[in-house]
Amino acid sequence: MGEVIATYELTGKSRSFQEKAEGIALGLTVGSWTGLPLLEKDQLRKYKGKVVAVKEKEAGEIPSAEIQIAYPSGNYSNDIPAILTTVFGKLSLDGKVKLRDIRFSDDLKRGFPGPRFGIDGIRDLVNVPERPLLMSIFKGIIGRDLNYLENQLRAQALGGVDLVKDDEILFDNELTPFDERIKIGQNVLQEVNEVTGKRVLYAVNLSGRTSGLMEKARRARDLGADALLFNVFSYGLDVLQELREDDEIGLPIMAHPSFAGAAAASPQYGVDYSLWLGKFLRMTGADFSLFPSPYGSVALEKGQVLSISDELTNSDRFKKTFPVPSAGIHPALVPQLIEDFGRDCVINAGGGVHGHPDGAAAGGKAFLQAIDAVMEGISLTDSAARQPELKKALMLWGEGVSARG
Ligand code: 1AE
Repeated sequence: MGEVIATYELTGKSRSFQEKAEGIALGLTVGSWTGLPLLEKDQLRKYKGKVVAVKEKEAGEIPSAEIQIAYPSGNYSNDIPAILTTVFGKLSLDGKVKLRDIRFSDDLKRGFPGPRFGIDGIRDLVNVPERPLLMSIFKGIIGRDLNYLENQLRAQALGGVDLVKDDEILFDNELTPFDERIKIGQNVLQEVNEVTGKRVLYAVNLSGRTSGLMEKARRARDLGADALLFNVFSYGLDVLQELREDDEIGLPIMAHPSFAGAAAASPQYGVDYSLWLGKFLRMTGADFSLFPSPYGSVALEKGQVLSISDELTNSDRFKKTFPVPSAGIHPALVPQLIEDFGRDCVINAGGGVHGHPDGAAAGGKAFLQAIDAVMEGISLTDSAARQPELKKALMLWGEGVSARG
């Protein structure tokens, strides 16, 4: 029989952790054990949770311990809601407990789809085999009409970005309705393709009530959408999995991290970012995972960010998910991004594209010039000497980088 092994970090009294771990293992499975008659023990043994390890930490003023508990697969159905409720349902409300990781046995992993396209499939779609991809974000669209959206999309696409995504706060509205955004996106990107030879992909924000999402996503596909942006943590991971598994939808899915911090930001409570924005998003089918980088306007600690990226790209049975370090990204950060995330990442910027002194098209070009410079082993300063877009971007944003953590 399969199992999941959950790793937790507990904060509490020194030498209390073994007992606490035993209490969790029983409380979240068969309930009680020592007082049971032998026959019942034999019947229930295969459902009983097991303490796999208890390691009290040596250092630090506040006692803490890493504990591992195995939960047999006969106790739950093989889906994220059941597994999360088993390993971190009531327990998430019970004091200082952080869920660091869940290890799935191979038979359980087989029940999850992973990304439909993955890094290689997305590279094929945008026809970019080697370098990091470049994505820009619509900004300031709320309160604006389709004409404004069309012009902003055209400028971004003319800058040579590979992908454009909706802002995650753009929902269905009268001024820029979902269907019209897709249709206009198709027209503009086709028109730009005829000029530049490059077909940019547009990820439209799939939003609205859960009951209407599948039908809406299929309609998006029929209207010619390239990809879906999805605020997965406002809906739930299982909804992402449903979208991924539907062959009639069949579109790349970009998972936005909005609301993820509500469950993951605390060092002592909630879920680890590497599980939340890394392992779970990959298992349930995101082709892209956006997360704050260590050095932009909304920053996470570098170690956390690298552990998210590792979960998205390590060797596993699933295709790889594109890491998308985001928030406050500008061209001067490109060398650091590529050093930390390698070439298999997406460089994603809203303000860093639109805020260029010569507009969004120049903003996209400055990013591409920075990416090309790094790929060719040239410093940004040397490259900027012959590329006015990059030069102006560096004058505005400088070249210094400081990371959190
Ligand atoms: C962590 C997600 C970042 C995001 O979605 C977004 O809109 C970033 O915008 P900028 O690049 O900070 O302007």
